[in-house]
Amino acid sequence: MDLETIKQRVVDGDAKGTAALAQQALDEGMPAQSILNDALIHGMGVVGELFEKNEYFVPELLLAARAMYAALDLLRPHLQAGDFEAAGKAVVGTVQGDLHDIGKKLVVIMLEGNGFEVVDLGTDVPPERFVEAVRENGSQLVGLSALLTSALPAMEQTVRAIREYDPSMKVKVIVGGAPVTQAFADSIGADGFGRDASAAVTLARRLLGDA
Ligand code: B1M
Repeated sequence: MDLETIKQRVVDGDAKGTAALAQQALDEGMPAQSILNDALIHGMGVVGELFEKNEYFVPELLLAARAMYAALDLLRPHLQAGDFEAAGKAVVGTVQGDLHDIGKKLVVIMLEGNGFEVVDLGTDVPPERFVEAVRENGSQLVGLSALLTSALPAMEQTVRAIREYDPSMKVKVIVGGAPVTQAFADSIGADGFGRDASAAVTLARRLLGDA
């Protein structure tokens, strides 16, 4: 299976076609991680470029997201295969004002696949909801995602709210998403920045191991 063909199905917003080809690639023995990184994520990148050039609009973004989800559902068990020790309890969400779900969902899938118990709060999550979820679930880790530059202040407010709830900083906070940088993460007092979902997992394990 040619990964370019799968990528093009995502760009076309063809959910059925994307899922069918992803399944075919899995059946042919293609690693799920390659399908994810080299076809699906690349495809969303192309969609973003077309959107910037005003060749795609919000409906096309939504169709592409639907195609990505269709394939992710198939890949999920393969991305999570493995026998891991319980690693900790995490709360993950996209910060207030931001509706982007896919990158955050990938982080959830990868954390779960690495032994974390994850509460996924979804998108557009206010700071106080993160704090409430940490309290309710006794979580040691919070993962914050943002895709919009305009949502970065909400990320900062969320870190502040978590620190106010837990001044001893036992609850570790990791942040990520396209507009987030290591420098930004440092400036808002996050414990770490994950460039992608795998990096977020490595970081989470390290931070909780150190805790
Ligand atoms: Co929108 N959108 N969008 N969008 N969208 C972007 C983000 C944008 C870059 C497109 C562009 O202009 N090129 C741009 C943001 C510009 C900016 O602020 N810098 C943008 C815009 C402007 C908008 C709207 C304002 C458009 C409008 O309405 N005029 C609007 C905002 C709505 C809102 O949130 N309030 C909007 C809406 C949408 C849809 C809802 C239609 C849809 C999302 C559907 C969904 O999620 N269910 C959508 C989409 C699909 C995109 C693009 C095309 C794709 C995003 C995506 O899913 N990527 C995106 C362009 C792009 O990214 N190139 C774009 C694939 C995903 C796997 O990658 O989410 O980056 P990503 O996650 C990565 C890493 O970032 C990281 O790991 C993942 C990979 O492993 N990561 C973490 C993410 N979170 C992490 C957390 C971590 C660690 C790592 O630790 C906790």
